Amino acid sequence: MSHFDAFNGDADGICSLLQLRLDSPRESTLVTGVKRDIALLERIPAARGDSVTALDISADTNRTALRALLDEGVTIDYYDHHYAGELPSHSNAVFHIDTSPAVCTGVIVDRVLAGRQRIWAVVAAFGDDLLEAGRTLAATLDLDGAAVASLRELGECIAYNAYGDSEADLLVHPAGLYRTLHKCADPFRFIEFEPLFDEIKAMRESDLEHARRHMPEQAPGAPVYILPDAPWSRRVRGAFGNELAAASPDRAHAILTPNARGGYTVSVRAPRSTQTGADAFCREFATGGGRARAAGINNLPADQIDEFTRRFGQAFR
Ligand SMILES: [Mn+2]
Repeated sequence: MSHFDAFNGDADGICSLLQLRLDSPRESTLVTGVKRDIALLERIPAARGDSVTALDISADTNRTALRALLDEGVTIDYYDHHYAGELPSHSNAVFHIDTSPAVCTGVIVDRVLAGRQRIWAVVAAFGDDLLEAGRTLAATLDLDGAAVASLRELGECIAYNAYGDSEADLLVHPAGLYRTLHKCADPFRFIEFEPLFDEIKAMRESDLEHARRHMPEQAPGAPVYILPDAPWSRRVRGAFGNELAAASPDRAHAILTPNARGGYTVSVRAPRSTQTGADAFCREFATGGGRARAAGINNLPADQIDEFTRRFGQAFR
């Protein structure tokens, strides 16, 4: 009987699994990818008697594969904070799902584990840009300000590493990063002794430097950045979006990068002051989706850029 751990390759997915596997170690096959690679359950070759833990991937997106695995006789434990739609009721499935905006998957796992691996929940929350949740959880641990700041930087670095349109854009595959973090077990050991941390940090800083040189298209009160076709621009979308949102909390931001389909991948941040509207706006486009404060469009056709910029300005002016 085999076990499969299917998790989002970002900080929330990785740190959620770290909590579970540090708390109850078990052999498993890792199934993960870049941040946007969320249709993970269809890749799992599980059979009757096998088990799956799914973390930080929308149950709505995975609905068909989820149903097929359950029908096959596979046991599933599901932890997530994305839109799930109607969940199948099945004796082999347990769902831990909470879609409230201040919660990420790492926080849900922390509740289930009664805080036993909380330090990784702190990293998860900071990685998902949930500063309040990160600080609140950190306050229950014996950490000084500098230690909390280090955990925040670690969360941001792990989150950054998952951005990119394909694994070729990334410095390290999320499964490899998970294994290195798991080997360290303590986040401060990873920060102090793993060269990989310094490599990710330096690459993130250099990508941000590139991005800061670009001026936005001016939709009224809602800047739209169109970055060039390069691995750095695909990697920096999330980190740059968070930086812009922190600098101008009353504005929404959009970042566009050319993709392999001849269109653009779009990342949208709602104004930090309201934290709403990003998902509703993105869903107006064919391949749009996401959450209220951070959403995206997988493929915006090139001839819709002007239309997108105009409507973005209208939606968020
Ligand atoms: Mn998440």
